[in-house]
Amino acid sequence: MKNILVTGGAGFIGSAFVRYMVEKYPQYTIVVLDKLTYAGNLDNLLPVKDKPNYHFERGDIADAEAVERICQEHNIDAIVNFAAESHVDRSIMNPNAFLQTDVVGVYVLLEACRKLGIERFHHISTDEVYGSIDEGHFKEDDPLSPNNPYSASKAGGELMVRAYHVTHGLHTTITRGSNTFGPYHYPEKLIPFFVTEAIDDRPLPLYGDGTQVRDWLYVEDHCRGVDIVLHQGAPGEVYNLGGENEHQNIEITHRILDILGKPRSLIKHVEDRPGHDRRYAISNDKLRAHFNWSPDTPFETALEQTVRWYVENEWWWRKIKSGEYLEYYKKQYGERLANA
Ligand code: NAD
Ligand code: TDX
Repeated sequence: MKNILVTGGAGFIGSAFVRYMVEKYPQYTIVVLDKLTYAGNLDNLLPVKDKPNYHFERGDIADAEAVERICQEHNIDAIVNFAAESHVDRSIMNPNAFLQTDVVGVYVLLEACRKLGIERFHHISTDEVYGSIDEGHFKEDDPLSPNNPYSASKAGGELMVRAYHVTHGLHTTITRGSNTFGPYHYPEKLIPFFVTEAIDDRPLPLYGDGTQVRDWLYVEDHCRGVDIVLHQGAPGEVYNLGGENEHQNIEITHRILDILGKPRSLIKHVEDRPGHDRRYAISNDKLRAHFNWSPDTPFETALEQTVRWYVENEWWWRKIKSGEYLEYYKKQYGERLANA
């Protein structure tokens, strides 16, 4: 591998992966392909913008002509696909873009690999494809049972990856990561949304009773797991990347408020998310056994560092919270908060 195309590299996890790879592998060229949707942000890539082994291309992964041209121009020999519509609540409001990017986009990238003979395709998936689990942990060969339009689209994309491996012999791998958090996380997702709202003493709309459980993985651990699988994963295999760090949403909210020294009265219990999965939990046994990967960032430290990052980087998130963001906020939370 020499020239790696990172799609969705201007988003939260994709940009963390690009910053990590550009530093760690100066011998590789990292080319980002990103559509710069509402979630894509070139500010996330400022730390690498002048590095000689980094290039940026704006484009849509569902645009076959653009994908093939960019792959040929940069002589791409591996694709790592982070590009996706990624927010469950938006998929409930309007699933169209989810099907377009998370299913059709994946197919277009796979076709480019097949046609151009690109050696490696690594696909970023999510623990949400398994659905909810009350007890125990999902393993890689458990059935997929997605419950919302986002996770159903992600499952569709994954199945296309599997089909291209089996049918066309592409060297594909998939990682299913659990809820990831850290700096540069778009402030619509639970942690960055609640941190930035709490800084401004605004209400925190907690869905339902707040006892749903998510398994939190620090973004640097997620990137390290992807790096290992990209380099050592076996063709056609799927690997979980779990955080081994389960917390109820209410507990996360309390921790954020405590770190910021804000009162619990900011919490507003609002109407639940339709189809809200109760608990996500995945087993890391496979990746630990094969490659000795496990998440190693202590949660308390990582959450504190993350909250501090938002406190110190208002320049990054204040400009996001305008325009389209405010329209989305009104649609998603206006009535919920009024009725709370
Ligand atoms: P994000 O929404 O922050 O970033 C997505 C990026 O993809 C943006 O830069 C956006 O501009 C780009 N993009 C969207 N549609 C595109 C298209 N058609 N063509 C090219 N670029 C496009 O998402 P994220 O949280 O960084 O998630 C990255 C990946 O990781 C996604 O595939 C997501 O499903 C997966 N994932 C996320 C989490 C999490 O907790 N955030 C957990 C597990 C897996
Ligand atoms: O305002 C909110 N109130 C609230 O109670 C928001 C935005 C969320 N929540 C709850 C819903 C979930 O139980 O917090 C939990 C986390 O919600 P999100 O941050 O929206 O994440 P989730 O739905 O769990 O999905 C995330 O993890 C898997 C990512 O957004 C996906 O991209 C990833 O695949």
